[in-house]
Amino acid sequence: MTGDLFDTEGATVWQERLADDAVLLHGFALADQHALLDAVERIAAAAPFRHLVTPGGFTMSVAMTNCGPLGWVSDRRGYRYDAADPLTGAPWPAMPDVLQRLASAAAASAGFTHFEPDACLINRYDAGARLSLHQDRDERDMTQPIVSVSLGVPAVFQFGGMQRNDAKVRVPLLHGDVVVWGGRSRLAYHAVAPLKPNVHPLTGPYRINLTFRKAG
Ligand code: MD3
Ligand code: FE
Repeated sequence: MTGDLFDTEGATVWQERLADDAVLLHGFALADQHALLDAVERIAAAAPFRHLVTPGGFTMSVAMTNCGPLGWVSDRRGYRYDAADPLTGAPWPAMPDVLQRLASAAAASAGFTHFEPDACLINRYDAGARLSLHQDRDERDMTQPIVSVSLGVPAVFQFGGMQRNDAKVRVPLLHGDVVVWGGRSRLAYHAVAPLKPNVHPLTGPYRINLTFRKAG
């Protein structure tokens, strides 16, 4: 176990290096847990969670929605960022300040100053839901990191290398954990193992993951 204790905004967090330019901030989101989950509920009331279809025709087991100026969408035509929710035609709900601030503070704590995300993809996992091995490469500026926030039921995250077949490290991601992925980790392959049936006092059967991106 490698890591250091860091002082950020009056709170001490255990900061663990997962790989080159990938940092796990244990419990970094705990102070905002209720505000974050309230925000997710409001966002989902306007832009409901839905199961997107991949270009290959598979329905994803993870349910998704977005907030912010841009949202990530997939259909038979491909993956892309879009300013409108295809379900309603309306703009995605605005990114609440508490989300924006948390993402920027986490990025800064990992050495990425001035991170201003314009997209927040919200993934909702229930028992058995998984994310198969992929890279995040639909964003324009690969010098910008991705910040991920895990809430609710824990999951096993699998983190590989630049090549699909590279060895994978398994990392449990718990309620309140935040990870900043930038630089040499930005295009690493990664996956989420099928969620074990479980219950969390704040989210019930679900795991919620927020990923903040500079997409445009
Ligand atoms: C490493 N989400 O939405 S978050 C995704 O837990 C996604 O829902 C997972 O992968 C989830 O694309 C993992 C951690 C994560 C997110 C983006 C990354 C790790 C990353 C981008 C590059 C490298
Ligand atoms: Fe990803």
